[in-house]
Amino acid sequence: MDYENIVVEKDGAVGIITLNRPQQLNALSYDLVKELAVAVEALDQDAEIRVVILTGGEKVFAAGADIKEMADAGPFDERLQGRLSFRDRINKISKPIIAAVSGYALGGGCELAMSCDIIIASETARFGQPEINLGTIPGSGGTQRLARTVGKHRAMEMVLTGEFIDATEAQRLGLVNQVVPVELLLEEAMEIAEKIAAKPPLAVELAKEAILKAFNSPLDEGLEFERKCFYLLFGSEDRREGMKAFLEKRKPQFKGK
Ligand code: DAK
Repeated sequence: MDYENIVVEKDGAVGIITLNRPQQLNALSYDLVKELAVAVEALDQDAEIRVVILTGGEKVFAAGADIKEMADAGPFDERLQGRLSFRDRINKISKPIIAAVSGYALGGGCELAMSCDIIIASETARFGQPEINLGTIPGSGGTQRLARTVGKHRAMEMVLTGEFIDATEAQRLGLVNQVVPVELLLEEAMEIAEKIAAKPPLAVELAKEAILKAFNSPLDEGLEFERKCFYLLFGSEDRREGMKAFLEKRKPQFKGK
């Protein structure tokens, strides 16, 4: 597929997707979200790729869903409804996905960042759920993921006032992993991506799945799932290799098997 609204690159085992509608502050149009779903799935299935980075570049991550496009939509508008299935596809990626956020991450943009597994922010990053100013509310997980991450009271404040928080505040609230100068954003995201890419892929995949399970299930169920994943990994060659290499005091050679 030729992409018009995003740029997809590969750097070793890392796939990098850059949102590319700068004139509209990377507003998430239907076409952009569709391309994103296709690109994320393609990288997820690409055997060379171990980790994905999602960024909007240095100026802006994404100023939300495209308001022009939504302005006249009815509740059953196909393009409005269709967005949800694309978003679900993005959320289902089995490889780790790192958001590298600079500038505005608002509305659907903030939700997109929150649906990633790790968020690295530049000092210029601004997060917000301003949908209330448009007479609506977050619709792609903003009320749920934000509340689970920053707690009820701060989520209420952000969603009900629509005000933005800066990168420092986002880090203080646990919304982002790290804050770095703009010029180091991609470098830092790459560094983390490469660290993860060097780990045994099956363990990475199951670790991600197990952590996500913590948000979707009671503790007992999550613990049981974790235990099953743990046992399952004892069937992998990489688990044998990891332990053998430790005992032989050498670097493990992981094969993803
Ligand atoms: N959509 C479309 N165009 C946008 C946009 C957006 N979200 N944000 C900015 N732009 C466009 C502006 O219209 C302007 O275009 P021109 O006038 O030059 O043609 C250009 O980008 C530059 O924007 P500004 O001139 O406004 O730039 P400023 O630096 O003055 O202000 C700003 C930057 C980010 C503070 C401001 O642009 C702004 O407030 N933007 C809107 C932010 C916002 O309200 N975001 C939330 C959108 S609603 C769904 C689930 C979820 C969603 C949708 C569906 N389903 C379940 C189906 C999500 C909804 C949302 O995200």
